[in-house]
Amino acid sequence: MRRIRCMIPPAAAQLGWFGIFCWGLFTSSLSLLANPQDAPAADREDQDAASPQSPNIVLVMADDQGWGETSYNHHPRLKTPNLDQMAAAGARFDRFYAGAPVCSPTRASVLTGRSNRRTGVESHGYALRLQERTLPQALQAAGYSTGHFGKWHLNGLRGPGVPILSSDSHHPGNFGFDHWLSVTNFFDRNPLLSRDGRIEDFRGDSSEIVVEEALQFIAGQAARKRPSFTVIWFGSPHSPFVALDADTEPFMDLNETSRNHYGELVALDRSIGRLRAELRSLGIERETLVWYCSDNGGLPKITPETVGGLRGFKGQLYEGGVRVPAIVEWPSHIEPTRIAKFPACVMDMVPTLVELVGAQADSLLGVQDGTSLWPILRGATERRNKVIPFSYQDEFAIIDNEFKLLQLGKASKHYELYNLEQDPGESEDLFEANPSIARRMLVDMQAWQTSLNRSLSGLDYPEQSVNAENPEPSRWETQERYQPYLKSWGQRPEYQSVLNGRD
Ligand SMILES: [Ca+2]
Repeated sequence: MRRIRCMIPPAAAQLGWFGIFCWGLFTSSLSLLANPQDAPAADREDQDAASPQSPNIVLVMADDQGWGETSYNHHPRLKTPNLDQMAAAGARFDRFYAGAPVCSPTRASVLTGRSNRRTGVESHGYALRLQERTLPQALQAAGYSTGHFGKWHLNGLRGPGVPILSSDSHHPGNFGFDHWLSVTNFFDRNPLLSRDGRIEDFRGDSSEIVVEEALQFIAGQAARKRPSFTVIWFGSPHSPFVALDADTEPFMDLNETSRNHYGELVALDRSIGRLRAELRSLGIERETLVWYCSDNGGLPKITPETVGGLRGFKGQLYEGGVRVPAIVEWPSHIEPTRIAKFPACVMDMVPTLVELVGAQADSLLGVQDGTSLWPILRGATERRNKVIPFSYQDEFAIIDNEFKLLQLGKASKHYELYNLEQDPGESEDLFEANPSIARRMLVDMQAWQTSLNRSLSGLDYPEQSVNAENPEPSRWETQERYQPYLKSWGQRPEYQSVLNGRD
């Protein structure tokens, strides 16, 4: 169903009052004209492309799936028929970047549109600042029901995933999710999850469990004619590697770790098939945008390798640590089998979706690092006009279309420059050989670091300071609020490495 809603100019702050007045005349004349059934088909299509809509939105993210771990990207052993079908039915990004080379930072970037260190999430296990404004909050204000399913990892707790308690100051409900079935960190077969703070015990593969629960949420909202925003963050193929026996059969000649890692990806792919099939049987696939990606690059010590020949792995700013699979499917609006070479990143999700639904332009913090991918999803081919910035553990990188500048090393920093189109494996450092590009990108790097320093001083927030109450990363088993659970959880396989030896 298509509807005309109040349109917000995408950059109201830059238009000035005269611009807003003109925009108002434009939108009111549009609404006077706007019976879409009266318009010729081509015009209707143009209106669909440009005007705010309320599709259901489903963001799906794997945990540690590397760039090379799909069969559409020619993995030598792994078959991902459902991701392949999704890619064939929608737009596939072949240069899509995580926010950082580890998990929590990318999650913060997905929800805020901001590079991770601006948000307080320096590395894994850091808490997202409550001062941040999030996409689910913006979508709530735009009339959406919002739900989170799976791994959270934005509440400052480290260690294997445990149910998030209702007393947690940083649970998903405090960042804009109406409903949540979530766990602090990675989770595996037969998990304990927390439904809005109440602990529930599940049986089965973790990916399939969260997809079934998410589908119930989506179907329930569809029955109420309410648009839904659903976040599904898998625990796979992150360690511990525990796959169903049947899913490991194609990999019996691999070592136990690799066999189970790839087995988890088989189940993850199957859950994508289940999600897509059920959206179709509910009859809502044309009104539902599904955006799939991974949270960081591939893991080392897995065979065959996980990064599709790129340099580096999870934890590094080289391509293997940050470039990830990404697919966007929306059958009524994105033509099939679109392959985008445009360099895109998780920070682009917020501006893309905010533009799409016409959410309030001021519903998010003003300092944003992404750009709307809506033109690219509609088939435009253009150069990116904004660098993709990274900051992780005292190291920095920026990507400007084909070029990437890295600032590596802690005590003695040094720079490396690569042309990613000619040299995707980052084998030939051009920093000395191409001084004019190097100089230009050093200016951009300086601008990125200056902007980041303003964020670190709290200047992005209305308070102009950082609230010091944000929790430092800690392990859940040391927290007072988790003590009542430790005895019974000690029997569970996923917690034995943490709780063994305790009373
Ligand atoms: Ca991860």
